[in-house]
Amino acid sequence: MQKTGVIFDLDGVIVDTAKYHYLAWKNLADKLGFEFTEKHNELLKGVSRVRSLEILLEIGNIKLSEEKKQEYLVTKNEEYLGFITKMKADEILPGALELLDTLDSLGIKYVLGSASKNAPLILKQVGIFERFAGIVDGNSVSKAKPDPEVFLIGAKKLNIPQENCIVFEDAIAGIEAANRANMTSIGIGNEETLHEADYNFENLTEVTSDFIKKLISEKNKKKHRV
Ligand code: B16
Ligand code: MG
Repeated sequence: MQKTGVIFDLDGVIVDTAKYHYLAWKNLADKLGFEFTEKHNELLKGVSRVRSLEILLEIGNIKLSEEKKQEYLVTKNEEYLGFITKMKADEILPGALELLDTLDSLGIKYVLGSASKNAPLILKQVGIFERFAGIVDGNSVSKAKPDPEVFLIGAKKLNIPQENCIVFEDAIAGIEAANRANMTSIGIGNEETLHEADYNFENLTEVTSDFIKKLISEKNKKKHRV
């Protein structure tokens, strides 16, 4: 039997850091004099920090020099760090710890595959950094999701063929990246939004150990995308 590995996205799957990104980006928009709503913030989910700033500036129809952009990227992140350095274990999303326990009990290794350059800090804050077999974050990749690079590096860290990897993701770009990597994609969140995923769940409490066991046995028989 071939081994299976799991790759987790961070924001929106393990923790909800989108709300902190929102507060920090909203402050910048306020400073620049335009409205940035929670709906706008949806566009930034799963997207890199630099791309997030570009999208924000497009919303505000604002052009900035490279120097100013760099300055705002730094101040936004400083403000964001102010929030995440206060995070504690109670901010782990429901069902996440139970799922990690299930994977541990089945001897299935897991790594992180996140766009965030702050991913290791966040995992340490909430006390689960040590549980991961490896971390792939925004510092390790040259191409952002939907490019599959982040997950392909994750499969290497797991030392498991990419088609035997299962990805948990909350963003459209992340599901596309997992599908392009020929991995099993599991969408966490709105099913309509994440309709490209192989499986959909509203949140991790719905992902039972029976589902995981069944998925693993099915994966061993499954035909792969071509
Ligand atoms: P940072 P994920 C992503 O995390 C967030 O969803 C996205 O909103 C953020 O811009 C990105 O990380 C970069 O974060 O500024 O901390 O490097 O969903 O890929 O875990
Ligand atoms: Mg995410």
